[in-house]
Amino acid sequence: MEPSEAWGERWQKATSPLAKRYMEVATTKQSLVCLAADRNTMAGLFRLIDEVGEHVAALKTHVDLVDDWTRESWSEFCRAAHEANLLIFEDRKFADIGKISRAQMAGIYDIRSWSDLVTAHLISGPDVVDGLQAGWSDVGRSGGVLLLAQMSSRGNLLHPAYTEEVVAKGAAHAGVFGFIGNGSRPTELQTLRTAVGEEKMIWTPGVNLAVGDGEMGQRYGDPTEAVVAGSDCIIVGSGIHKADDPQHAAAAYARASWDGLLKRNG
Ligand code: 5BU
Repeated sequence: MEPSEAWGERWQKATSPLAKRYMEVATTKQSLVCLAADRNTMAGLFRLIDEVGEHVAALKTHVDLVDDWTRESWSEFCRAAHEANLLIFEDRKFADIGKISRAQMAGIYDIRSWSDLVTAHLISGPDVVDGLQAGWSDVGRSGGVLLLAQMSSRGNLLHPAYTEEVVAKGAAHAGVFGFIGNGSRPTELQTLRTAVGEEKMIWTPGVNLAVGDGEMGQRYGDPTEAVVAGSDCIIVGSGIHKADDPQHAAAAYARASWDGLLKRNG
């Protein structure tokens, strides 16, 4: 199937080359899954890519939770991700003023040099997006920002009026790749999709085949329902990396997400 056929209006209206790249990879792999690779050893992370790379379309990292992180092993890991045809997405949740966010793209982890996407809160105002874009420019690269419009955790403070403002400001900004939505609540997600329109992406954590409450306030919704409600990518962590058979689990999430896309457009 061609991406234009699978994605319909989202493909036609997308202006971001990165979004098109993601949709192409997702179509090739028949998977709208972003793996949240929340393992704290480099060996565990490498194993995960080997096991599930073919079933996922993007890789989400938390670079600062790895116990044995080294610059060399991380470069190697990013190389492995590229070989597996994965976009790399650092879920750093930047939130500072523009110039500090730019500086935080450098530092020991040098996120600007290997990330294709990063997350940010818009709480400090729109300059955070320009700061992050300047960070990528500083090393001659480009990338996209996913703004947190909703969160999956219970009791979060991203209330509807805040979500609306994030979307209004973010939708107009070329540096914004899209928005994080709450994958655990399809009705909230539908509202978000209506506000966002068709051009930008909505990616959603809080998704698990075992729907319900997760650890420490996490909430989970059904992967297919999230996609039908307007999610373009389900972010799945423990559902895959803690499964007895991660490869089998990743294939199941891929299937569930792809079914959702076909249903949405069908
Ligand atoms: P889980 O194991 O599938 O619950 O992992 C979810 C991942 O998504 C984890 O890396 C979180 O940092 C991330 N996440 C989230 O769960 N909820 C949110 O609202 C945002 C990110 Br933003």
